[in-house]
Amino acid sequence: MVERFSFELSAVDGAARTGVIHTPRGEIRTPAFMPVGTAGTVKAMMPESVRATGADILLGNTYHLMLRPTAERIAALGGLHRFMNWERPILTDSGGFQVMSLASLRKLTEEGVRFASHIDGSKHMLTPERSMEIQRLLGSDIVMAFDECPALPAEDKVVAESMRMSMRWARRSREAFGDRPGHALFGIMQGGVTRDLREESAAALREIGFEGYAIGGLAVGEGQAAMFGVLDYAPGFLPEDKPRYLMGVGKPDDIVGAVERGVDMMDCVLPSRSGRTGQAWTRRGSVNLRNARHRDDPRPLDEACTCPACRSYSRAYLHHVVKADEIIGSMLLTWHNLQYYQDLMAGLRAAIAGGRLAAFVAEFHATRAEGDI
Ligand code: PRF
Ligand code: ZN
Repeated sequence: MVERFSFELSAVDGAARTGVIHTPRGEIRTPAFMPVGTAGTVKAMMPESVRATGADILLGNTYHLMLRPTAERIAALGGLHRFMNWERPILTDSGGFQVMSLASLRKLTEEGVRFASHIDGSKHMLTPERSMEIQRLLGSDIVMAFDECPALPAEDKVVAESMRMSMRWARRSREAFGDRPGHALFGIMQGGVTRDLREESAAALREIGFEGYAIGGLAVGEGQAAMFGVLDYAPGFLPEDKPRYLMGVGKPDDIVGAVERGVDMMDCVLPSRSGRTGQAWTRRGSVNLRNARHRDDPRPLDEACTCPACRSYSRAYLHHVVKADEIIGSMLLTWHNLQYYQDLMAGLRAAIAGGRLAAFVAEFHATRAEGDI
């Protein structure tokens, strides 16, 4: 078992890369998709089932866990891995992004952000130092720096000032994180869709020095073309020998486009959340199982998929349990969606390793239809 955190690149194809992140809790094959386990669970899934889909790492959230059941309680119970029965790597987001989207009565200052809990209205303060403390109490393997992410579109001046504060917070995060062998701290680039700001942010982060670098502030209202526009240059501003993580992305075609542009890690609630609303992602496109046209259909959801939903059930059955709001509907569709995402990542990794990413991407687009199939 390695005791240190390290990133080993094994092949590149154009801007795309494949490799392995070594951690004391196991290897993360990249490009990696991280299922979201916000509140200490990937909703509707047992941890061993998440692992069976091929996931090497989960994402957890500082914001949710600090409010309930609290980081101190999780620490007293042996840390987040033991608490949720997932012994492999966990990355935790730092909380600021979730405060801005979920909490009320937010007050942002240089010190940090004061807010009222979306659960019971109780008052809390998150700062870079407190976020580092919470992520240490959780036992997170990959800790995210504390940042602020402005919603887009926003004026350049607003984005610039926010980014510069995030860079000051990144330095405070680095200092508060301290020396923790086997654990990694990732900085987060901000700067909206402005090239100069992205370059300035990347330079500030490189100067501080991190074990990995995230690209934040995208998929926040700018649209796919603008996001890809930023991804055409932003990964190139970051060190080649460190993992690059695109936060909160995305749909399957966003993931493919990001990997083509040099992203190594991603997370998104989409496969798990949409699984609970009856939406499935398949090799041929997205499928809404609530639609009545599935009610007499004996075929599997996705012929090529090996998940339990596709191996043992018909579209008619999945339609029935989704319509009837049966819990197994959420379980089966979440499993399927996570399986599909992990199969996509495995396909991307193999294509990069084989120097045939362009053909893989062409095939990906050719087999998929736009909209619901
Ligand atoms: N910062 C943090 N978490 C995030 C984001 C960010 O910019 C995003 C943006 N897509 C998702 N999650 N800390
Ligand atoms: Zn399936």
